Amino acid sequence: MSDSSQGRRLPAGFLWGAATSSFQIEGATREDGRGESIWDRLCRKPGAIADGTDGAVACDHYHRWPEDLALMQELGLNAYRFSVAWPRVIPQGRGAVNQEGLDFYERLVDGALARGLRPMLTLYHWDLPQALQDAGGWVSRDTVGAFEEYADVVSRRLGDRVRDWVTINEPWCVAVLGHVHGSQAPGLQDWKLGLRAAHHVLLAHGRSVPVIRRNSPGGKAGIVLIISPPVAASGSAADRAATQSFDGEFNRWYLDPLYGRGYPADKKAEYTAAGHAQDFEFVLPGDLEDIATPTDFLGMNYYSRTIVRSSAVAEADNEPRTLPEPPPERRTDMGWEVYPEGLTASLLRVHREYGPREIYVTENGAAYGMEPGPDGRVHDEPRRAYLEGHLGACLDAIDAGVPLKGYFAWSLLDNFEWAYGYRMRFGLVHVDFATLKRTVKDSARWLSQVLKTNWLRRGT
Ligand code: IFM
Repeated sequence: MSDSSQGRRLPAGFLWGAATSSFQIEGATREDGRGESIWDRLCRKPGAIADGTDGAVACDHYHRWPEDLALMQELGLNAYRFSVAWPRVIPQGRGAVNQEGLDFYERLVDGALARGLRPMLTLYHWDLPQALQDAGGWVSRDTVGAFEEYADVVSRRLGDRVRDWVTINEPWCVAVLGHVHGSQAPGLQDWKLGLRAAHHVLLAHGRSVPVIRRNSPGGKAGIVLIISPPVAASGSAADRAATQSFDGEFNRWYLDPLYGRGYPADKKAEYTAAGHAQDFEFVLPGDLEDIATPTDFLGMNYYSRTIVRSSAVAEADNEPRTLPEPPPERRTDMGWEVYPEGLTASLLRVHREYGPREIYVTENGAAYGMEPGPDGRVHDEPRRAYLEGHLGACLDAIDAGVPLKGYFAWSLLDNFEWAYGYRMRFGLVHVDFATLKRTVKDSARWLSQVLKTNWLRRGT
């Protein structure tokens, strides 16, 4: 896989997939016995979703999944990462199981396997049953037990067919966006709640790993973290301290306990000083051992690096920036910088410092809003270039010894991008939300060529 002007050969035995999540694509939120989720509830709050939309129809994947699986097969993918909606399976969060919900995921898994797509199943991608939220949600320790029961129900039913199991998607988003910033469900704004939620989410992960292993012999279990490498905007002491602090909040708060180091001492001290936690009394004996239950793989979601500028000192008192803000042409519609080198750096760092047995890039992609042109095609060259850069970054990491075993593009379809509604288009496949028509974008055609020729060429 050495660099050459001709391009680079792809690794053998690699998983090449697209990723989605239940609430973002399924729709059918009131069909076949599905219960209410915290996202159904948040969408009804005025102003919570930028375009005032919700997930009621989304991409209608609940009904159109055969077409969507066929699209992936035609593109030459060999894996599909999707999530199960907890309220579809256990509408009240605990107790009665909705067989129709389980039947849907069984059809989806069987359909994927029949089309040569290896299913990677995520148990929790943010759509908590509202009934559990009413009882405290992730702030309550009881939700940990409810998650274990839910993991048991799903893995009993699908454990003979699904090999790759993800417990939780992006605990930072669940804890901090959902309980501190309030931009995501359940829309709370209190660090004290966020730290408890983070702990319970991690504990739910650790406790469910043995459940999955019991029900899915030979299956593999892991968690998915969003990772962003921080870099200081200048060499000033203030910027360096802010960078360390960001890394602690975003990356190490999850990586450290998952890999047996407990919560990072610097951040514990910082949270305590800020009054966000008192003694971390919600961490009970045995919890850290459970959280550190060895896993088979780590999923890493990578979108961009984070350039950190301290807010603790006035701009005039700080050193001049050595790293300017990235210009608009290097940003996606989300405002995120296109920085593939950060993916290689993150993979190397996690491999070196934490040593997961295997790593998957479980999400990577870019929001660009191109629509079909007069020729009926979606000419999304920036997304193609983004993919090319990031696939190259994966190959660089493999060459450097990282046990990277697969790559999942985010996302298969344009979909409901949470608080942004349908304004942000991440799909390899364009969705017309009025007609639900799917159009394969040029970037997906390019990816398909890469996979079918097994060769990453530069440019189109
Ligand atoms: O759409 C989200 C996804 O649900 C989780 N990871 C980041 C994506 C883009 O924001």
